Parts: sequence; structure tokens; C-alpha cells
Amino acid sequence: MEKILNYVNGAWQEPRSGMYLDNYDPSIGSVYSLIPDSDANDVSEAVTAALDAFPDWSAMPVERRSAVLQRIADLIDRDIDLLARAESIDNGKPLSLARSLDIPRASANLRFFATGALHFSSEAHTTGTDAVNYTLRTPLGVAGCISPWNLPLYLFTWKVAPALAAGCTVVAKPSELSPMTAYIFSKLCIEAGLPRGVLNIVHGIGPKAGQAIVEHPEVIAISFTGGTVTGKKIATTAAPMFKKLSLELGGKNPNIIFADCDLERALDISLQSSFSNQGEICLCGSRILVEKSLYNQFVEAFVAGTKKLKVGDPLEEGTDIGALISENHLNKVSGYIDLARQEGGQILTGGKRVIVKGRCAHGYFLEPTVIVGLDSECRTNQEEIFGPVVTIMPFDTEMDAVHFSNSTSYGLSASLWTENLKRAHRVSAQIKSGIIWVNCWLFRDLRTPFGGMKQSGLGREGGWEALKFFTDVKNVCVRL
Ligand code: TXE
Repeated sequence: MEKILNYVNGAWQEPRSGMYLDNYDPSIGSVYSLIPDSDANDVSEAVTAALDAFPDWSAMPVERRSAVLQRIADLIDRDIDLLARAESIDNGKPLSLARSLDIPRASANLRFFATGALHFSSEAHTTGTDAVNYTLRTPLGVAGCISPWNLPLYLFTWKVAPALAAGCTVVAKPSELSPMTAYIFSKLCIEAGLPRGVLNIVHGIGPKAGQAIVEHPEVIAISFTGGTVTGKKIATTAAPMFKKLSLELGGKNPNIIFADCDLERALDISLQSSFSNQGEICLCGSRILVEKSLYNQFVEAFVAGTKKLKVGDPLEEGTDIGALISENHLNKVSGYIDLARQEGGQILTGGKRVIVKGRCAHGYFLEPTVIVGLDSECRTNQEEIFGPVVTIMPFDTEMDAVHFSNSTSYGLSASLWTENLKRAHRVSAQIKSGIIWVNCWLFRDLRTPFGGMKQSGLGREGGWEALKFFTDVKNVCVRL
């Protein structure tokens, strides 16, 4: 059985303990590879390697740093089929999605930050004729990057690329539930000539390997994407050490449909925003709010569209919905469907586990599920489910739509559908979310600030924000 290895100081190595964890293919429900069960010793070696590599990497002309990162991006593009297949098997997502979204975005992340770093500049403030102040930004040292399982290589590179481009060295940990593409990435780093120790990848579980990264005193900054509960734990450890923190956490995103929308488009994109990647994207719209006069028509068409989605073998052409990431997660999501029933919800379609015929008979598949009849305060409408489950609720007025949207402890993203330009601006300004999509969803420009409000996180990634995050800032005041 294939063994994934840690990537430390430019070479692969076994975990020092010799212990491995099982890695499941969720579409068949069985173990297909092994993951290092790394601990604080492995992390400590990785941090030492990153510290040793830091002086040369941070002092390297930015053009050379950029060139290495762009070479890695080229290799990702070259190996797109291999990576997409690996990610589909590792994660359960449709191969077509991995090929069209996840892997292209991974190379785009590298190119974006590699070229962005070439144009990075800082400010100067002249104080009349008395002084010149300039802002000096320098790479901050060793950064810790911890990423989740839902968009494995996409989010791994979203963190690692700006850190490396900014001149930091990195100790990274991908999720133990989908580590394969980060392992393949380490092979591409070696092939591209990334100097040893610049990036170190330590595999293992969060409370052991992840926690050791967060606790290590030489890791100056932590960039984390994952669940809100884990985010709190990381903040509790890192805050008293005054580490720089970027936390991208969960969401319970509203998808607001006004009666004056372009209905066909709203329906089409809402099916995507509800069920893409099995609903396992923090930006998925899990609460659909529909203006009352359109409610019945929308619900009927949305349910009809949902019923047409094909749940099946992720490797097969034409599959819309693959397997959930794990049996635990399948049980968690199914538990929320039971909860919705107890809370008085009516399941209009879905709600049951799917047994896919053939090689995927033991995989973790769930029907896309549409629930109505719940109020905005119930747990189903308050807690992140992170699966192919949406609720639909009617609203009377624009004010109600804003109120329902803002009624959870999350504030990551929102979509709104209207042809009324003034309303689009008005509502966007009132919704407490870090990202608002008007008449679209998941349309991303990597220059824009990305992140959540309230319990959806802390800090902004993307564009200059990400490059700035990985630098120390000082003001130098020169008296003239
Ligand atoms: O993610 P975790 P889990 C949500 C979703 C899901 C829930 C839990 O609702 O059901 O979170 O998912 C590492 N110190 N999202 O448990 O635990 C872990 O190893 C340091 C939203 O799978 O947050 C992994 O690499 N690291 C989400 C990463 O943190 C720790 C994406 C994320 O795992 C750690 C995924 C610790 N103490 C889940 N504990 C999004 N916002 O996109 C865990 N980790």
C-alpha cells in the first residue's frame, strides 16, 4: 500500500515514531494509502529546517523566488490529470470538478502570488520638509500553514504560495483526510528546484501534528482554514504567544432570491452554490431565502433541478455529486437531516444515503437534500452542516431578508439575486459577510480581500493582504 511521506529539509522522510494512519478513499469506503502520524518531533525537525533555510530564501532576489514558484505552477499544469485523479480518489469529489476547479486554481494561486511579489511595494510618507517615513516590510520568518480537506490542493497552495512568495519559509500540514495532493506537490517542489527547507510538509492529525506547529515558539504566524471550533482552539494557543493569525472558518451563508431576479440564472447557479463539491465548500449557500411572491415557483423548480443531479462514482463522467469525505462526516450530515425533521422541517427531496452500484457500493454518498418549513432560529438554520443540504425560507420584505441573513453567528459570504441595482448595493452594504456575490457565486478575483466576519474568521487573505500578512512591518522615520 502506498505510503505518503513527510517532506522535510528537501527530502522525504518517515515519521520519527514510525507510526502511520489509514487514508480512506471515501467513494469506496476503504483504506488505500497510509499517512505519517507525525508528532512534535517531526514538527521540530521541520521547523529547524525552515529556520536554516530562511536567511538564504528571504534574501534571494524576488525574481528568483518567483521563478521557482512559477516552475512549480507549470509542473502542476503538466500533471493536472494525475493530480485531479489523486484528489478525486482522496476526497470523493467528482473528477471533473477537481480537473476544472481545484487543480487549475492551485497553479493559479502559485502564479498569482509569485508574480504579485514582483510588484509588491511599500508606502512612504513625507512630513513636509522635516522627515521622510517609509514602511519597511520584511519576511517574518517561519510560517505555519494548516489547511482543510474540502479543497485540498486549492487551499493548501492558497496559504503556502503567498508565504513563500513573501520570503517566508514554511511548515505546512494538509488535512489528514485528504493529504495525497500535498504529497504529490512535494515531488513537484523537488523537481522544480525549490531549495531544501524552504517548504516542509508534515502530515498527521490536528491535535498532534497541527497543535505542535501552532505551539512551536519559532513559528511566528499561523494561517489556518478549517472549522470554527478548531479555529478557536488555535487562537487560544497562539494568542498568548502573540503570533500573527489568519483564520478562515466556517459559514452559514444566505442565498437571497428577490422576486425581480433573472430566475433561470438564479436557479441554475443556486443549484451549484448549494451542492457543488457535495456542499463541502465554506462558501456554499446553505440557507436559501426567497421573496414570498416567488417562493412556490422557486421551490418547485429548485426541487426539480435537485432531483436531476446525479450522485455517483466520482471518477465517472457525468457525476454531479460524489462521496462525502468520511463516514463520520456522513453521519454528522445525516444527523442534521434528522434534527431538521425533529425541528418540524419537511424534506422535499433527498435525505437518504445512496448506495451506488458497483465499485462504490460502500462509499459515503448522500442524496442532495432540500428542506422547508423551518424558522431562521432553529439549529438546522444556525449551525454549519457542510454537506449537500439546504433549507429554503420565504421572506416578506427586504428588511426581513437582511435580518434573516444576519441572524447566525457566521458571516463568511452571501449571494443575492436581483435586477434592481439600487437594492443590490443597499442590501450588500447591510449584510454582515466578508464576501457578497450579486447575481453570481464563487466568482473570484484573487486580488480581492477574502475572509469572514463574526465567527467566520479573522483577517483577510488574497491580494496584497496575504503578502502583507507574511511580513513584519516597521516604520522608519528619517529626520531631514
Ligand atoms: O476540520 P478541522 P474538520 C468545518 C465543517 C466541518 C468541521 C470540522 O463544518 O464539519 O469544520 O471539520 C487541523 N491544531 N470545516 O474536523 O478539524 C486538521 O488536521 C492545529 C470548514 O475536518 O478544522 C486540518 O488540517 N491544527 C472548512 C485542519 O486543522 C488542527 C473546511 C482543519 O481541520 C487542530 C473544513 C489543532 N488543535 C471543515 N485540530 C472551511 N472553512 O472551509 C485540527 N487541526
